[in-house]
Amino acid sequence: MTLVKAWEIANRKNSRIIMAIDSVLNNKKPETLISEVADLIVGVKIGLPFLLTYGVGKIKEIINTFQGGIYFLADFKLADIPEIVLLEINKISSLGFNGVITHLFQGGIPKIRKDIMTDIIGVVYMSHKEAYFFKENFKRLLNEAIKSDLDGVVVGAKNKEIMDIINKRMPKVDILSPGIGIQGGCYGEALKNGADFEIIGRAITWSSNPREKVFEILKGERRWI
Ligand code: 3DU
Repeated sequence: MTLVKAWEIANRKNSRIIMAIDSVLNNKKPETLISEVADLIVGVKIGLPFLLTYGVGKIKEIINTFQGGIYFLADFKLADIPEIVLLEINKISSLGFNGVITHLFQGGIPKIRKDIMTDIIGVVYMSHKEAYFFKENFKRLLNEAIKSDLDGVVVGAKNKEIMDIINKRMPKVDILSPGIGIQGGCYGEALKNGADFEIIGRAITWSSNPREKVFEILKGERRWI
């Protein structure tokens, strides 16, 4: 499948931005940051730094406030035994998240797949230069991704060859791409390389003018939409 809700928002806003909120400049409230760009972004990706800074209550509050207009993606890169991953996913989806990112290398996602009701996104290729385990094991992770009947996969923005393979082997699965902005990729580069959504964090959250930054990103993206 694809990320159906994310596409509905993406088409409406002519955007492919999923904003990763790991840290926010000058202690600005996260809900203030989101409202500044809410009409321009598809989704918000929330992970451990956010959870540990603001807590579960704040996450619930934010999801309730922006639900409908924003796709909420939980990025805890789950990697436990399948029974525990399923418990984790159930807890996460009860907070209102639309999608969940999981690792695949631990195995077992195919076994729990039918019990997962949120979108499920697997990590197959990371963007940092030390990610040699992913590079060396890509074929195995790809097979695991295919068996896991995923809705999306995470692949770094510059990995065009990998995206080509994924788009060929899993044509209905969306590619979500980080590695843009602070990590070096240009805005729109991942879309040009075959991705469906761009995950962009600090370029926006550390900007003194996030809305202007998002417009700059959209300009780059819209060449490829
Ligand atoms: O570098 P940024 O600040 O734009 O943030 C990128 C986000 O994408 C960040 O939340 C990080 O956890 C995530 N990421 C991946 O999921 C996989 C990668 O290979 C690289 C970054």
